[in-house]
Amino acid sequence: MNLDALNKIATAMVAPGKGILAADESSGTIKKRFDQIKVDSTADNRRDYREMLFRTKEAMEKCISGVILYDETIRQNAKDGTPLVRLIVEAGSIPGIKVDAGAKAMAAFPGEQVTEGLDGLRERLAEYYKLGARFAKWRAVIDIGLGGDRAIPTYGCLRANMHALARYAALCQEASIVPIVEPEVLMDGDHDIDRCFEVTELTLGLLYEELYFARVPLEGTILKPNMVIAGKKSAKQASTAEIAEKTVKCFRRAVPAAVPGIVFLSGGQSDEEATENLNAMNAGYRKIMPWALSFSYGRALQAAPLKAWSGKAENVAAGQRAFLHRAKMNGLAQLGTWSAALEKAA
Ligand code: 5MM
Repeated sequence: MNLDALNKIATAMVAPGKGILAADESSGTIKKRFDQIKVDSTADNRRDYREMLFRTKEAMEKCISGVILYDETIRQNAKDGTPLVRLIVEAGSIPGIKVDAGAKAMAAFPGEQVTEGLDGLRERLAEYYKLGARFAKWRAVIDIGLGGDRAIPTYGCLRANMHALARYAALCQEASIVPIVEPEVLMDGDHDIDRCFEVTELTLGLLYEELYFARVPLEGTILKPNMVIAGKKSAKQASTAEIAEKTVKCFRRAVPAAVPGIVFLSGGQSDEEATENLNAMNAGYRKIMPWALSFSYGRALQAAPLKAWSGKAENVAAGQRAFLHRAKMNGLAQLGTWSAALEKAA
């Protein structure tokens, strides 16, 4: 393993004013997204949609440091035969790949899930490297609530998921691929922000313990977490200022300074909320954060362009305008210079 090379890629993934486009929706998830705009989820439609995003030159060159792809997409060509991976590289962005096989019901742990995909991963990573991937992503899903009559998450579920993330990360580094480790504490429940803080801190504590014992040098990794935020169904929603303060506090406690960058998932926040919260952290706390803080949004970058496109070739320019706007707003949030006025000015 060449740690300097891994660190160089990880640092480029969190370059100032840039962040990651999560376009790694699995077949089931992209179908749900297409259903919302009444478009059939065919291989050609999925290609056309993603090609539209990757050909948004200004967004890709100025604001998107890397793109997380799905297995189908990393092998796909644009309509004119150019590999989609080449479009990303030519824009100066880095191709990445989702390598987990999804979160599955965990035996003996009602209501909890464990992410699978370690079998054959060494071989798959070698192939993905040849196809151009320079970073990878594995997502663990942690739910807050009740599993049967027990409070979840349980220690057993957290331990199993963090162990799998560490095993995945070690295999990535062996293959010269930077692992994005994504332990997502879901915001689906009715819990308040303090419960999210508690679960996120515990999750990250166990994650970094597992990474240590798996001999994963953190300089060659990126963390993709949730923000510390109240559950969507909570009656007690937190303000942007409280989300920023508690997220930074939690991460300062739990994430070692050797990690080059933290890229948030949006997790169901609205586009603007995800931008505003990231901006508040970078504007208010830059000086006390040892790592770069950026975005790796799926829904919060794609909801607007997906709707503007709606599967019609004549809407490609509108889709690209919508994508450019969100990419720019999040690029500004990475710098801590976003404002509501700039948001509306578009
Ligand atoms: C883009 O969605 C990703 C893939 O999800 P599935 O495997 O369920 O299709 C997802 O992992 C994503 O990368 C992260 O959750 C961040 O996306 P959001 O929409 O939360 O920003």
